[in-house]
Amino acid sequence: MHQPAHPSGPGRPPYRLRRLAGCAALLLAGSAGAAQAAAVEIKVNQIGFLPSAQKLAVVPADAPRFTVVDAASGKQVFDGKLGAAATWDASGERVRVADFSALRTPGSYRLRVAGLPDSAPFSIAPGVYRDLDAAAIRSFTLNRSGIALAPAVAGPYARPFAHPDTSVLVHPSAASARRPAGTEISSPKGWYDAGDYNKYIVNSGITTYTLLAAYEQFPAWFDKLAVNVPESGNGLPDILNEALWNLDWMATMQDPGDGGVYHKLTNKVFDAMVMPDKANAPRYVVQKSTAATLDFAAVMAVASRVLAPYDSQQPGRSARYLAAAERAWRWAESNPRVLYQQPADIQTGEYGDKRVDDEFGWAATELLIATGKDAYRARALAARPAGTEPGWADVGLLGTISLSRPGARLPAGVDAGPAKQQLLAVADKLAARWRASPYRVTMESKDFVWGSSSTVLNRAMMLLAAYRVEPRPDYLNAAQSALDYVLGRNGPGISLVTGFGTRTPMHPHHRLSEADGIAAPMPGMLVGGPNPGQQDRQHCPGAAYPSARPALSWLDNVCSYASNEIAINWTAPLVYVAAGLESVQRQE
Ligand SMILES: [Ca+2]
Ligand SMILES: [Ca+2]
Repeated sequence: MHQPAHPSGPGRPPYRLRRLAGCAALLLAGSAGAAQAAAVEIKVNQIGFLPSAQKLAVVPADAPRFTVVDAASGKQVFDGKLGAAATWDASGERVRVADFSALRTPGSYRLRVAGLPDSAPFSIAPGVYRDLDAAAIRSFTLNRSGIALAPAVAGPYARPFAHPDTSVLVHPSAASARRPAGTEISSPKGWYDAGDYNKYIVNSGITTYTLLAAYEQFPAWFDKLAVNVPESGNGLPDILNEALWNLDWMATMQDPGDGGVYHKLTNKVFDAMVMPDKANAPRYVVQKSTAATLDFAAVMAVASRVLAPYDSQQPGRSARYLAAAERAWRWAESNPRVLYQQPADIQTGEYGDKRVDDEFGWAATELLIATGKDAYRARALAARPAGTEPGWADVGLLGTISLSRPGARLPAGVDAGPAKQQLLAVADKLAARWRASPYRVTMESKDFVWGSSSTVLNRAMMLLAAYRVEPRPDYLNAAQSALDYVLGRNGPGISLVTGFGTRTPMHPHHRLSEADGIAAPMPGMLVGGPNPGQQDRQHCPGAAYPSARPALSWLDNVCSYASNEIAINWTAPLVYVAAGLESVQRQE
């Protein structure tokens, strides 16, 4: 969500400036910027590993050896030599790597090093990411807008109907001849975007794509993964049912008059920290934009091909989506540079993007794959996009993933070779960084931007997509390390996924979790993670960040929207990566 777009990099102001209701005091956060050392502890993936996976931990010690012990009995089951010590610039820690990949016997274990507390427990087991992946998908269900969630589906997180969005107002910025300002339209369903209750097409774009791509690439895994969504049992895999909840909403955001797509559906200002049924401010659709319209076109084209085999359960849906995608494309061709401009009376997330060449490339790619029409060929196959991972404002690599997919049915004359070469080049670059890192992660100091957790996982998505094209072990191992990172092998030594791990965020910036009266946050959501920008510091009086170092600048406090918010586009690659690691290793 907030992830700054490459290649703009540092110095770019945050895209979404948030205001916390009831937080009037703008006190300076004192000495929050002081650099401090990380806790001296063993950092390890707190969920665990598949038996065949590479298994690494990082140890802040000069001890020569480590052991792995059975978590229950304390009995030693493995003994190994620690790697050479090196300092990770991003955290300032001097660490050694423990490699216990050779331990493949299923069980529950801890790492032990003389002079340190034992590590958090972790499992080695087949299907070790099953519950994690199901919970990550279910977090989308729990974040649905326009639904009453029953206890049978939502357990303790059941809640009444809220945000029908059946009478949304056309904002003056979105007015057209047939839909003047103030026109009421119906635009129900979709997911709450992040900590707030608004709905944004741009961020929905990469999110929905990531879920559809996960299914498209790992269908056998998802066909067997029972998630328990309200539609379970209707003949569609649950992950597709979940994606449909948002696709249904996206479809309503297209102006039937001209095919353009509204940028967002939102309040004028962010709601207070209340449950959704207590948040009743008027909602608006705001300005059509080229970026939103092209993201819509791309996602609808992908949805059309992914849902085509399910036409008997969902009659006509695939064809409707493709027609909507082509109409959106035509609007964008006629309106190639309508950039989102936040109206003066709207203060919610912007998702502004000044470069839309990547959106044109991605939409053209998905439309070319879907239709084979020459009209899309030039823009789809022009220059390959730059960067090492996609983000909400940098979507070009999503087209690269689609073109490179083994088994993709591409139109005659479409050569996937250049896209595959580019994918492998990205993976080589990431694998080299991973190998050189004292922490065995692809993350360097400059990568710790707003939403750094999703940077890690979007890179893992690239690595896994590349591994399916060319199964080089470093790609798989670097992807594994990315999941290890978000599950505990990171600077704060915390699992950045709510509800999963021994130490995990308890106070995410998330209205549903803050206002529900339940101590534990809703499970399965990825928080943004360390971000030395600390753009929320003035909203966190008395709750200083523990460190200014890039990899340690994280605060488990609801005030911290810059390091501890959740967002749909951050959790989506978690769904993909957990499924991918299970799927590619299962086939070995
Ligand atoms: Ca862009
Ligand atoms: Ca709660």
